[in-house]
Amino acid sequence: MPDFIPYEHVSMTDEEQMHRAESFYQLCRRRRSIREFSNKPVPRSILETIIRTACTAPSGANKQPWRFVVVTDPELKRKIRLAAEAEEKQSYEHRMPQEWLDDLAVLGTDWHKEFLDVAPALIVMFSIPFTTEGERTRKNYYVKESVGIAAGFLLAAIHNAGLAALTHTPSPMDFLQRILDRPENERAFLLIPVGYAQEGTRVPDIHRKQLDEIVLWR
Ligand code: IYR
Repeated sequence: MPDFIPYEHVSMTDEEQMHRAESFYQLCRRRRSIREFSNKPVPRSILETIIRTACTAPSGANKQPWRFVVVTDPELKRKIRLAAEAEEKQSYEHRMPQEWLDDLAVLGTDWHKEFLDVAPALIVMFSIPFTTEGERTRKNYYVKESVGIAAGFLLAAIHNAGLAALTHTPSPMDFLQRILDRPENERAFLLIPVGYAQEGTRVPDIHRKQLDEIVLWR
């Protein structure tokens, strides 16, 4: 028999539930991806706590198939920037179809990734599709779903702590495995610069879909 322990339910009144649902929504709706960071450092203890929060995410068979590499070393950040820019330059100039470039036009992005140098911390999330124990290889389950959910928790925790971030996806991302010296079973999943917005930074004037565009009640 597996070990079970009592579930600790947080009990609330209806009003409290409504209030908390609303205030969490009001917090989350102000989250934006930013691309201009100040270089003000973030205390390591905050980074530790937001990563602990990310790791409260559910995962397939509780395998927790994720690794977080936190890069604050300026030389390493520079290496990552240069490698990311080399890939992104190829992508923007040769690999991305016109339709994709058109979709990105509203975001004002290009291959320059200065934020990789400037942001005080880069959290690189790796997924772990399998582990090896001696001769044996064991596959993890629902790896992308699990790491994606953890990334969502991480972004919410970053925002809740008064920090800002970008979910950056240089493509292809295998240079991160190499530069950060990660083993074969760790695959770069997301590159998340974290810090504070540069004074006066602006964000694209884009909007979230209305509930009636995305929800069906049956
Ligand atoms: N990875 C590139 C391009 C890019 C792609 C999507 I989809 C975005 O939402 C934003 C950017 C870059 O980071 O510039």
